[in-house]
Amino acid sequence: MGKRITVDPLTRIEGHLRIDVEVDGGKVVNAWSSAQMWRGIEVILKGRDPRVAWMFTQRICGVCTTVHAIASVRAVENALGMELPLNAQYVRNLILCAHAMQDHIVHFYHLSALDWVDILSALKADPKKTAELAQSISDWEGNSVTYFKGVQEQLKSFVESGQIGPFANGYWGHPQMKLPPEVNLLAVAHYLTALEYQREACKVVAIFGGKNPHIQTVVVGGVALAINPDNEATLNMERIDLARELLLKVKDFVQKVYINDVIAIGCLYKDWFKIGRGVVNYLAVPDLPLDTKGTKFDLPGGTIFNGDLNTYHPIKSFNDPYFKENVSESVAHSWYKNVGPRHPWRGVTKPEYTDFQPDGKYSWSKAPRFKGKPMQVGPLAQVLMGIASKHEPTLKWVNYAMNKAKALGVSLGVNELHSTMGRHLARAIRAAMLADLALKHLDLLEKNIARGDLSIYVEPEFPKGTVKGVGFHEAPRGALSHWVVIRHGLISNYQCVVPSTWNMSPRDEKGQKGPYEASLIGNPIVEPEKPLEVLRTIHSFDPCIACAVHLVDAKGNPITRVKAL
Ligand code: NFE
Ligand code: MG
Repeated sequence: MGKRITVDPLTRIEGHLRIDVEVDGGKVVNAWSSAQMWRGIEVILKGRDPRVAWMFTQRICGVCTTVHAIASVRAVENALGMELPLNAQYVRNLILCAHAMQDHIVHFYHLSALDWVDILSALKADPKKTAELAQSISDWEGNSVTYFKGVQEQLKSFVESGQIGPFANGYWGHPQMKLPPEVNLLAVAHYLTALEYQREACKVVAIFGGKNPHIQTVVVGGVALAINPDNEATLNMERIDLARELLLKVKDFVQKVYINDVIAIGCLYKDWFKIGRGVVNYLAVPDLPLDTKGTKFDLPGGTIFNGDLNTYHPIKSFNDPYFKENVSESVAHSWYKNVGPRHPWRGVTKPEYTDFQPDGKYSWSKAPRFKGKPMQVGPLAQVLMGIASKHEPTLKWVNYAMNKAKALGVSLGVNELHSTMGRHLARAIRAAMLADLALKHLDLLEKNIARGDLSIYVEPEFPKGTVKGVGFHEAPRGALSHWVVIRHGLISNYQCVVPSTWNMSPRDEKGQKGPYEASLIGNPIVEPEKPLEVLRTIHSFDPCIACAVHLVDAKGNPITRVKAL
């Protein structure tokens, strides 16, 4: 048996995640992913009015703030067989696009770039060379010598004062940090600038969602956002123009800075396109509905098995039985009462904590499976569905990225995407595509209003007896689904099967590892005391543990042993 390393808590993620790896001969040979928190959202929804479920579920997370609201109303609408006004679809789509771009920008720069970028090395850079380099990969007008010089001076004053704030305790000087000082300075500068641009995306969420982070305007049956071009108090042309101005700014940053930085940094770490493959079954759900029923979408969804794009099977509508029938959750290695793999409508959430048992139960996360298989979800899954279905907006940005990498001397194909760096690149590709699609949906909304359609809401009607629904949404971290059973108008069961649950899932009853676990196998570990490589691969999934378990121990029982690094 190799040496065991426990990273607990793993930081720069949302929530409490513990990762254990066994290292032998400088490589990971076994891995465990353990969610170290438990909340109770699914349980407290029982017996409540389905029309308010979204307000509870939205509080599952402070990061993917909009997504559990949208998935929840979609689940109830699906149970009732509802069709929505087009304006409601477009308004929701705009919220989704703006939120996803904000989330992807923050994930790359603020949650994961420091795994690759050595802040202290940036002090040694020549700002003039950084500017030349930045201008050679992008025509973004911000990349001037003065800009990079200013950032370097700011960084120097931080370091000299000994107050490096969020940059304290990083693995600076780690042998796996390989970027030249000029590239490090470029990334630090864009880290700071990204803070400003992500805020612009939040403003768009607030325009359509009433506020940010947690939106107020969704409702079962549509949106609670009155539209009237002649009224200052409603969504009107002035608000739409403001949203366009903000979306154009975000697009400029995403398409000229973010994606180019990922390509440039990725090419300098090209070995990481071969590391972190893991589970290569993929699931994405279609999103950005274009019609009232949810049968046409601007983002493709489906499944791919064994990394083979020829196995692509689409998910075609909000009602597609292919999705509805094939999802289950196992709790064989999760801290819940054993009930065998269950379809979510029959899902049970009864906590049963045992301590961390590597061969027994070891996580608060359940283990979702599709047709009994572990599935990787997230931007990479989404981009692969786009390639497999010849989806133009995806191909445009995949080709952009591959051509740009080629110009930097790195040849990338689909095979390289199944990797740690591939997940970062796919996220940037998805963000670039969403920047285009957000503007498209803004135009669709504007045109629909110009046609005189101001409708935003259809009243839901709850029948006697039992109805069941599923609502799905391609969230920033991947395929999200909420499953509701409604009996005589009240919730009798509610299960959230969340992107991070798919990815951080523990083993199932057959011993199949989840995507985080599988992706760590074979990762190099050059300094066991500073397992930077574990962070690289896990961060590439953008973990959110609050989402994954969405369930806090009200009695305050000890649920974690902290061994901080
Ligand atoms: Ni809390 Fe989330 C997203 C959802 S989790 S971040 O995106 O759903 O995977
Ligand atoms: Mg759940």
